[in-house]
Amino acid sequence: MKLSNQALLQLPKEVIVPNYDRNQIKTKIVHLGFGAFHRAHQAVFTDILAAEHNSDWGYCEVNLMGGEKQIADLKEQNYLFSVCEMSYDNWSTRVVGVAKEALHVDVDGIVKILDVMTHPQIAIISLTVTEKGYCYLPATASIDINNVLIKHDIDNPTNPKSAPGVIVEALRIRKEKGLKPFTVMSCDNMPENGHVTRNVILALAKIRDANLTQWIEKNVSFPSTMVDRIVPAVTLDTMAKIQKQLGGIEDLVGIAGEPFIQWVIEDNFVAGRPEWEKSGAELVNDVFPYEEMKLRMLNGSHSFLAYLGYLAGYLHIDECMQDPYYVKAARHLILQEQATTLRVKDIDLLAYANSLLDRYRNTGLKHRTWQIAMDGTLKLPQRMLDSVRFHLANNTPFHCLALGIAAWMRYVSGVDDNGKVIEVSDPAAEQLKALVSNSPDNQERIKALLSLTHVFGKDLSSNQYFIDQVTNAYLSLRDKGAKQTVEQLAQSFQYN
Ligand code: NAI
Ligand code: CS2
Repeated sequence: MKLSNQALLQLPKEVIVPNYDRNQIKTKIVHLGFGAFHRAHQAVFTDILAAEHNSDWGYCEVNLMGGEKQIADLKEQNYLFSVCEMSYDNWSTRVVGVAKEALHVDVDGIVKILDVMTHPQIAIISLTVTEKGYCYLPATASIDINNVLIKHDIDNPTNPKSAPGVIVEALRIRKEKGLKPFTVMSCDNMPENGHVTRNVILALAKIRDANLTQWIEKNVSFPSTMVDRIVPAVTLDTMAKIQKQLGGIEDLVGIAGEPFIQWVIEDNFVAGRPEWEKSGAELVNDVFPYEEMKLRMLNGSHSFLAYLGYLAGYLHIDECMQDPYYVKAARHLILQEQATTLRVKDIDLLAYANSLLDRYRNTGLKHRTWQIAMDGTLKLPQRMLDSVRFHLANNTPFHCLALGIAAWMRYVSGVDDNGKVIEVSDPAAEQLKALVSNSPDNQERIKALLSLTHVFGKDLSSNQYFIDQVTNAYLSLRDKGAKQTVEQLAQSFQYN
């Protein structure tokens, strides 16, 4: 039997179920990107509000690219899905009831999606569409005018395909109908994600209509958010465990994440918002210091472990954490090369670092290094390169960052330390492949990859000291492999 309104009655009593009147919930948020993360993060915060604080805020869940099955399954399950917390020895489960509708562009059509987005009661459009979904250039945080989706949307503005294009068209219709605007809230891992979203949307609107651009500038808000919870892609094993939690009821949209959860939100909403602070979110004036801390300390070390781990044959993050040299190097990176670059105040960064390493040790998670390694061209800038700039300006060492960047270069070169071919997943995969195959496997490879100035910026691409540091690390990875290189670096740090 599949999860449904009826199946709720048969769930084990430990499972938290929607104990509120779901008919009272209204679609006030359209969420773009019904993937793993949204379900285990924002949807849970909103569900707690409905369950414990009488909130009527609910979602229309939308996928614009991929994920047809998730939307179809959600519809079939009366818009119910379960979220499990997985620690290494304990699982707990909550069935979320705040989704009211679900749409997929290829099934329901863009007209239907725009119709919902332009309903008067919609107050927020939120997004978890991955870094790729913003169609932007990370080095400048500006729109990528050569992106195929953006090119399409410039030529077909009323039939858009990109997330920014869909939002611009929805705003145009709202303006024309004399409706109030909505807030656009990015929940993706980018620095100043609200700022990036605003830049891209305004740039696209500007190509179309100056009045619309002014209206958006004046009326729409783009709060930044810092989002955190490790939610690995679902595997067959996770599905089986979720089914066990549900006493044998099958949930095709179920998801499992770590127990830790954090959400820091810039309190800047033009059309109202749920009282997410009542379910544990932090509403602040300035998210930037939190974002910077999380992106550099957590995501930076995640990518470091992912590239070096994958090359060495560690398939999951918890396996990297069994290697004492990987742990020592990651800790050094987090505390000496990332924490030292931050502007955040009043946070115990040592305690934060230790908590991150503990979270990575969670053997229940099985977070694939390959998953974290994907889309490196859109992740490296905020996770590693901005910190490198800090160290160059301050004349401070950055051996771990140089090694992490070199490990990405080795990874996109396409073969691991056991000679196995790597399936590189990145929006720039074709370009990477061409750069790799046209350069010999020596310092020329570094020069070739650094020519990606939309990733490295012109400054780093031409900084000889930076080039030398990355080249040394790369040659060591090539000649000795990842495990030995990490061991040597970790041993060079004169402490335990
Ligand atoms: P996922 O692969 O499960 O879902 C990705 C979602 O993005 C899907 O709904 C898909 O339809 C949409 N999407 C992908 N490319 C798109 C495009 N070009 N245009 C429009 N929509 C597009 O991934 P997951 O785990 O949900 O992560 C999504 C994002 O959430 C991450 O990239 C990250 O920025 C953020 N995040 C994820 C965390 C995690 O641990 N999974 C934790 C913190 C943030
Ligand atoms: C990870 C993140 O996939 C990745 O790139 O580094 O999704 C990470 O799990 C989250 O940011 C944790 O909040």
